[in-house]
Amino acid sequence: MRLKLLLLGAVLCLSLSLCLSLCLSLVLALVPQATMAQEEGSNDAPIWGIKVVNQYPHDINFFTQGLFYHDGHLYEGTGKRGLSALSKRSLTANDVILSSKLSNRYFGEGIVLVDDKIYQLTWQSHMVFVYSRDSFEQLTTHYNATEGWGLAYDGSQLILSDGSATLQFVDPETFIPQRKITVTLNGNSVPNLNELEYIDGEIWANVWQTDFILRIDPATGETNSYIDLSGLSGLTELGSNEAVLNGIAWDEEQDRLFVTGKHWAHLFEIELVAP
Ligand SMILES: [Ca+2]
Repeated sequence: MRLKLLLLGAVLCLSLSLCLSLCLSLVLALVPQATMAQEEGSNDAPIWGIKVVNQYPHDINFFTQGLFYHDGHLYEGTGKRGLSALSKRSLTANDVILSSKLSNRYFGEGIVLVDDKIYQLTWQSHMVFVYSRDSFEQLTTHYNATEGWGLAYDGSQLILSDGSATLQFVDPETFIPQRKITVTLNGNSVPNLNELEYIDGEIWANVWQTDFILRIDPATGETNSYIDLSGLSGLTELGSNEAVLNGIAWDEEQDRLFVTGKHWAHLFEIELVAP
């Protein structure tokens, strides 16, 4: 009887150890795959979240195409024929301090500040308007060979989006293109690049009809990381079915980041949440 029990015990132990070693080898077999998958995934651009830290009024009638912040004021370029304008207002109120309306034949697009001048693109008219920052007096015009969507400035060249995946670097004095990059995300080109902002050596770009802002390497066009702003449009009133995220403004002195959308009733100050 004792021998039978001993034998049974031995068989049970053997089965258990076989089972354990089988489980262990299964786990070991899975580990390299999991690690590999993780390594493959780690090449993908990281995705930032956002936290809203402040909200300000934004004119729900504005079809926002260009936005920047300077010295306590927001400058905005709006689109649509008959409604296109350049305007200046304080951060905290919708009251317009200074405004310049475009002729009805122009559809206003991106704007950017270059020293004491403001550049404003038009969509398909090839016309670029240059104004005095302080008076909005029109100083000159330029010819843009492509469509005009977004504008930014890196301190020496204008950066221009035209609705494709291409960004052109343009001489601000002559508006002659100097070089261009194709913007990619995880190896794929990204069309519909829209409003732009140059922030700490990166180009930040809205992608039309998405909730994403890309953070692009200006040398290569590669997207280093991107920001998912899903849900933000749910925090404001939307003025039309064309209401989409568009408009990035950076307060360099106080490190504040502002975003809004076409026909949004609010402009949000946001902070990024680490991927
Ligand atoms: Ca901008």
